Amino acid sequence: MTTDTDSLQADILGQIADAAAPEALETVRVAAMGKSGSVTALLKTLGGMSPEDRQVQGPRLNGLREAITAALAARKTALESAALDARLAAERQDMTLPVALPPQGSIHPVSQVMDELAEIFADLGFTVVAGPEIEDDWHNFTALNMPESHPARAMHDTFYVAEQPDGDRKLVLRTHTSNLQIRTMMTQEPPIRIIAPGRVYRSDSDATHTPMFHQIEGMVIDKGTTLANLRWTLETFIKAFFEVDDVTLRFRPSYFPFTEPSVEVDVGYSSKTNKPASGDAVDKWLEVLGSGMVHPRVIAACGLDPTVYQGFAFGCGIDRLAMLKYGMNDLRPFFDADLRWLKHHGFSAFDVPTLSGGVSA
Ligand code: 2U9
Repeated sequence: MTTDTDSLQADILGQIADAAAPEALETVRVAAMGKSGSVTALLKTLGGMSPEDRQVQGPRLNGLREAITAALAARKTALESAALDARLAAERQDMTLPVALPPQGSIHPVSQVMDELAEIFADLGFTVVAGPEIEDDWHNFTALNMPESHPARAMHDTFYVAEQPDGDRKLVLRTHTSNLQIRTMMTQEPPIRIIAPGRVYRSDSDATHTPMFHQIEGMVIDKGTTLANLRWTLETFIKAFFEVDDVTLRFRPSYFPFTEPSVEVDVGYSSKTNKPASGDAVDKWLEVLGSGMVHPRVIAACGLDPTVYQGFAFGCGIDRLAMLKYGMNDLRPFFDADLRWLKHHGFSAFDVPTLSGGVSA
């Protein structure tokens, strides 16, 4: 029995060492340790032995099993590591080689529209501001006249950031870029003329809503600012953006917590030209913007005196502006990074929007 066990062990260990691939090793394992394997068969004989024999053979056979199990595991690791080394060698890339194709990307319509908007508003004396996308509750809601219990908070489908270790500041992914107007009012003296383009986040998803989308908001704070200033600014912006000579805007009373009065702005559209239009050429209205006079409470929350300073603000979706201007009807491919879509809808990096040369490519 002793020599039997020893020679069996030597034989199996030899087979394990010779196994050149995981499949071969598995065959050796099954032949030794499988249900009808040679080692399994020997282990089964322990049950029928006398206690004396079992006392001698038990440790011996268990030793055999352990030696084979350990050898199988070691060989498996060695084969896997050799396979990984071979794969790494075969798939090695020479990063210093020149690219086989010229760059395939293009300027995304959202980037293009953002550049167009910056160009248009810079010409009207607005500065572009940027700031945090992870924002505290105060800058995203409270300062905008949305205290903790305000129902508008629920309508924002907010993404909340898990509680921070200090626990003091509740953080959210900003639901609009209005946090930037708040931050600007807190740090700059009026007159303020800013646009705030950027990513915003809401827990919403279908053909016209994505959990992340792009907004542009604008704000003017000065002495003696009125709704007439807002109307002129929006008309000038819409004409420049859609490159039309005239446009008719329709102001509908609305409600936003941060503006009073609030208005929703519809743009008169011509289905014939598929562009904004004016007068008799208008045969439908498209809701494009929300706006209003900045609520006195918002001005006061930022430390300014609302009896001295007034302002107007507006907001609209950049993705929606891009879809309207460039004729796209599904928002989802905007974020698929599909080169075919980009080839069709993207812009050349050389087509920089300028007012003199035309804002669109
Ligand atoms: C401050 C004060 C007022 C910004 C405004 C809207 C109206 C609005 C939506 C349009 C479509 C967002 O992209 S959208 O979902 N926006 O309707 N935004 S007034 O008002 C402000 C902002 C900041 C301090």
